Amino acid sequence: MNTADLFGNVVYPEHRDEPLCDGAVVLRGFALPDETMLLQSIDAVVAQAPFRHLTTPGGFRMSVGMTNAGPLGWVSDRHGYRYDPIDPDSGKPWPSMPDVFLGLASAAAAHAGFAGFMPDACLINRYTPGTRLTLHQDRDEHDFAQPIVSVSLGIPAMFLFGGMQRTDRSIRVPLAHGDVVVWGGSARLRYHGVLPLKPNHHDVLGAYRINLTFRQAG
Ligand code: MD3
Ligand code: FE
Repeated sequence: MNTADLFGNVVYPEHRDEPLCDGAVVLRGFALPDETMLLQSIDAVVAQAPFRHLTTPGGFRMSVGMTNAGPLGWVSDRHGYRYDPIDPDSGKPWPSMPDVFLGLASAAAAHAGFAGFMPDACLINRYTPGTRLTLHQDRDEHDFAQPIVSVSLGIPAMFLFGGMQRTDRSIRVPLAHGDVVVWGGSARLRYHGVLPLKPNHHDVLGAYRINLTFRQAG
């Protein structure tokens, strides 16, 4: 039998949960029932706050295109990394968090044992073939007890999941359209990254991968 999440979305029973380690679990296909609404909402956000390539504090242009939805947005420039309520390109607040984003993120977190997750930031990352994200930790949030939820859409990526030090060995986790990962507990501060995307095509997103990363940042 199907059940419904907090927002009344149907949650299908055929998801396979793949624990990666203590605190991290891959929910294969968890976002598929929301696919159409997610893609519509991403288009609406991007119309207000287009993807842009941020500069790292060291002066490098990030190959991932980024934008944000919600009260806080993650930004990087020559001064450092931070969460900011204002989009520096428009001078206006980031687009509000679409209901389907909030519903999916809180349902996924609850499914993984983090009931009550209320993200105030959704970073939207856009990858094309060749785009990569080097190993890093997510440390710009205030409360590391809060999990992070990530949603993969479009062409597949090979995700790298390392340890507590950059030099610890990593495992490779393939992430495909509709997969959701919840990272909490002792997984929350582990190094992670994305290998350069291979040329590929997705029926709906063409040559793009889009990743939504939900955080309680403030
Ligand atoms: C593991 N994004 O935006 S999401 C990021 O696919 C980021 O765009 C990647 O890493 C992407 O910071 C990966 C998966 C993810 C996010 C946060 C984590 C994995 C994590 C925090 C701790 C451990
Ligand atoms: Fe990250």
